[in-house]
Amino acid sequence: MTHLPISADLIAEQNDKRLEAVEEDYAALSRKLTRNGINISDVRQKVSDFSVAVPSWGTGRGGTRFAKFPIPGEPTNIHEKLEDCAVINQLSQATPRVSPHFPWDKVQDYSALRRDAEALGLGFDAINSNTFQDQPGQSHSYANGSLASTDAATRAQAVAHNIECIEIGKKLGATDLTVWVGDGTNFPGQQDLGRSLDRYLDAAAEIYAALPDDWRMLLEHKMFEPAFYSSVISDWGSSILAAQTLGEKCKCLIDLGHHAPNVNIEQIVARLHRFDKLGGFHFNDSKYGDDDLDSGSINPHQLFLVFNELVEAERNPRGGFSPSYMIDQSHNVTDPIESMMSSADAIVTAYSKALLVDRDALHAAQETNDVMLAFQTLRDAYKTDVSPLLAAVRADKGGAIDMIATYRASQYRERKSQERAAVGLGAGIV
Ligand code: AOS
Ligand code: ZN
Ligand code: ZN
Repeated sequence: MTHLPISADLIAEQNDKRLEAVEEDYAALSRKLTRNGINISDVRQKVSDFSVAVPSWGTGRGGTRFAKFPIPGEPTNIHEKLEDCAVINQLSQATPRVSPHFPWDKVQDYSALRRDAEALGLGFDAINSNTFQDQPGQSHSYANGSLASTDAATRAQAVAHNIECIEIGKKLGATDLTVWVGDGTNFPGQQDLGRSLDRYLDAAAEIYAALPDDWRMLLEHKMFEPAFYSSVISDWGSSILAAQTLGEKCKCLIDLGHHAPNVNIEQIVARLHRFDKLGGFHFNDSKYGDDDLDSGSINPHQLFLVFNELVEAERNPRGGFSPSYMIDQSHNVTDPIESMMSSADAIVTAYSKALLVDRDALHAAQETNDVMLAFQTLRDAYKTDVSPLLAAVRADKGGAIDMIATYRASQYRERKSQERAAVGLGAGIV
């Protein structure tokens, strides 16, 4: 039986105050879409079916490598993290899965954890392994790399950890393993650029061999950090080559913050899809590098263009289309629950707008090289205010019309600050 953290009466009471305005705006949006030949109910169904996973580590204040400023009531263990994720899902109705990170998430009994999650209306998404830092008592250090380490015992340890993550994932009902490694170099000459990739591929093949038939291995590339001269899986080129080498069940995961400045990420999406290697996303936003800012806070138009490619890909699935969507952000100055609700809203907004693109008109303009008309077709969709549609979908499913106002009215964080132990200070890189 589900036991949700926010009172349904409070949500209903908050929604009552806003329902009339939403209905008025929804009716206007519906009329506008009808004029454009779009049936709002079709879009509504798709929006209602859409979801994005939240990261267990995103529920705490992330901090930078300089400092972390925890807030009272922050979660201190995986059970409390799940409870916070349940708040995000209850109010947004868009985030029913949690992506855990091991060994950060300390678990005694995985079956009990799965039951806990189910009682909170949650399931588990991709399992994230961690070979980018050392854990207390670990036999071999990752200081010089993990899967690409020059030391065979270190590589074996990193492989074993990833296989253990698959075993954990089976118990939690997950079917994806996301592998991001910090392996790389900080100095020219530090490692042989070819041989380090050989070592990575050999070690990754051992992990791949342990994947159950219905699992996928998602390779997350990142241009730099922690390695500042070269990263082993630095870009989508390295990622797709590795995924093609490893096999069918290996796909590429795009973290929006992991590219060189101004890279055309939507084109990468189209390329990966073209070769059936689009595995999933870590959504966030950035201004300078891997900033892990809230999704849609800097460049919502890019997010829309990414979703435009995704909607296009869904209509033209080629080898298949089932990318796993996840948020990966570091919340340094906000309440993480508020940030993730706002981010989920930005992501669903981008998706909804992409659904409104008149595809026939776009394709016709593309075929006839009517550049301005093609661009205006995207523009028209992007300019449409879909917020009444999203609010109606949320309210329909028991979520909040105004997520942040409702969350604040619930005083959830204040209550948790009484119940939960304070988390420690210090740097906390994520
Ligand atoms: C690191 O930059 C990546 O975004 C990874 O996804 C990482 O595992 C995650 O951010 C948690 O640290
Ligand atoms: Zn990421
Ligand atoms: Zn990152």
